[in-house]
Formats: sequence, structure tokens, C-alpha cells
Amino acid sequence: MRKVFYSVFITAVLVLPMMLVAIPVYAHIPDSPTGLTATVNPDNSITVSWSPVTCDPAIDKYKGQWGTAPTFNTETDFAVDAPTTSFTTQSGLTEGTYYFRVAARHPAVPPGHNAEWSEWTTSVSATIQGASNPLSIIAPEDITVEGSTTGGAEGIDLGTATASGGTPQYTITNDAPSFFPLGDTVVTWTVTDDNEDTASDTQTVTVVDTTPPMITVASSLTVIVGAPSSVLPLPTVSDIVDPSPTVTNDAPSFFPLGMTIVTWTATDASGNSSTATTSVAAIYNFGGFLPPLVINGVGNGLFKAGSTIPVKFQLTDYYGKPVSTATGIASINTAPVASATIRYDATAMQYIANLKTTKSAALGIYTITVALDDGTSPYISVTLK
Ligand SMILES: [Ca+2]
Repeated sequence: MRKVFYSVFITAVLVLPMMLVAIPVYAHIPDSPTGLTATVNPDNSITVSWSPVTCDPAIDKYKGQWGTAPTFNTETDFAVDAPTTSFTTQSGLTEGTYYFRVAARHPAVPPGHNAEWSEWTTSVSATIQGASNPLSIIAPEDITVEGSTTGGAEGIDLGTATASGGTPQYTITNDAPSFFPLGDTVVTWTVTDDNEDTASDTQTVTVVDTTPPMITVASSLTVIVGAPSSVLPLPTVSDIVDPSPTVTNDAPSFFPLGMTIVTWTATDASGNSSTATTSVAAIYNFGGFLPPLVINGVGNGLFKAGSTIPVKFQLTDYYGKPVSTATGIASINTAPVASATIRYDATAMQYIANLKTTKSAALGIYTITVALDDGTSPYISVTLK
């Protein structure tokens, strides 16, 4: 009996005070929330919600954890004050499965003592699908086109952009100008779907000018020997893109006697060029026959057959300066033909050929011709008697 008494006594002394302290002071651990659901929103956020926990004392806060794995790394990823029973993540989550779990809290009751959290709920998950098929657009291939108008190109067929993903129907637009200047222009193509989401891509349009100018010149031209190259008429030049191609030629400063081939070159701003040639014949300025073939500007023309006819004339260059270096043969078409070489009389600054006519020539009209070394053959009629 004594042993029993002591045992009860010791138990009462040690245990009873502990019971008196523990039972009334600490709030009990609340139930975990129930009805946990996770829902994907159109903006690719996820809303997790749960049923309110009802117990006494009332829940004052919920906390949650979420992530891409059912193992949660941090103690608290979100917290909301009761009676709120939902939480929404940020929008635009990338493709994947997201996991959530929640706990509820009793406040400290009575004040000054510890609040108590429930156990975590079992996790729930939601999967973002949309990210695997986002709205996208592929612009047409970059293109290079030939210039079609002054400074660039118009009416370019850009091709067709292709949209996919998102929420059809699609509205596709681009910011292409009607006129593309030479060089690169970046065109931005944009698709808008029924969800008002947009996506864009770019296309580079390159306008080039590979077409040479057109050039038209006189194919042949006759000038007076010594004429400056400025006497040449300018060619007609045009280009599809360049309004004023550069025009050059390889003419000498002054044209020498005879034939000179002048090459004209028209070059556009893109470096394309075309050429054309003009054959320039430089001849003497023949001053007309002089007396006695001509007197006072009128042909005399009556000579005795067998007599010597002095054939006189003057040659000058473009600037009126006498030319002393010409060669030539004067002749008259009697049968046989009579002829004589011209020579230069420096004193008189004129040419002379003493043409001995044929004595047996019949009465009639004959032609005196001077074949000059510039390729010309001035002539005059005479009558032999
Ligand atoms: Ca061109």
C-alpha cells in the first residue's frame, strides 16, 4: 500500500501540473484545406483555389507552394489572407506541368501564443498546353528585284506570309511601302489571331539596278577638220532607274583629217554602262573654185580644147585657218582623162593644178573634179570648144 501511495503521489506531483499547462493554452492544429483545384487561364496563368477551412478559431491565413515539380523547394511561394481561397500565378507561363499545394493557419489563440499551420495538402497540378503551339508567322523569303522606276521599284510582288499556332482566324498585314528605293528595305509582317495575340517576322526587299542605260547617237557625222569635240551633238540617254546617267566620250580635243571613231559611254549610278559609236569624218572647208574657173562667183567655163586650165581653190580648217598640207588630183573627163597633181602656193595661200586638156576633145561640156585626200571630190563644169 505504501508503495502504491507513493507512486500515485509522485505521478500526481509530476504529471498534473503539465496537464494543467498544456490543455487550455495552445490552439489545435487546423485541418488541411480540401477541394484543391488548379486551372489554366487563357493568358497562360494558373489559378489554384480551395474550399475554405471552417473550424474554431477561424482560419486567418493560407499559404501555398508551387513549381514545376511535386517537390517544393521553398517554404512559402504565396500567402493570402482568409477568407480569400485562391491564388493566380503570373501570366505567360511556359509549356509544362505546374504543381501546387496549400496549408491553412489558425491565429494565435489566445493572443501571445503560437499560431498553428495545418499539414500541406496533397499537391495538384495543371499543364500549360498553349506554349507548345504559340502564334507565329513566317514572312516571305527575302527578295531581290530589278528597279522598275526612277530611284527604285514599284508594284513588287512580295509573296505570302504563313501564320500558324495561336487561335485562328488570322489577320496578316505588312508595312511595305508602295515605292521601294534602291537598296534594302525591311518589311515587317504581322499576324493577329482571334485572341488578339500578335506575332511578326521581317522580310528584306533589295532593289538593284543591273540594267544599263540606253544610249542613242548619230552613227556618222561630218565635221570640218580641226573642229573641237564640242561640236558633237550629245547622245540621247535614258535609264529606268537613274534619271541622269553620266555621259562621256573619247573624242580628241580637235578632229584630225579623216575618220575618227568616237565611243560614247553612258553610266548609271549603279555602275552599269552602255556604249555607242559615232564615225566622225573630218574634211577640209573647200572655199570654192577660184578664177579663171570662176569669176565674180559665176562659172566662166569656156576653154579651148588643148589649153591648160589653172584649177585654183583654197582649203581652210574649222577656224578659217588655211590648210597647206592637202594632197589631191585634178582631172577632166575628156577621153582620155587629163589630170594633174595639186600643189600649194604658199604666197597666194591656195592650191593650184595646171590641167592640160586634150586637144582632140570634142566640143562639149566636161567636168573638172579635184579628188582630195579628205575623201571629197569638189567639181565644176566647163565647156571646151
Ligand atoms: Ca540602270
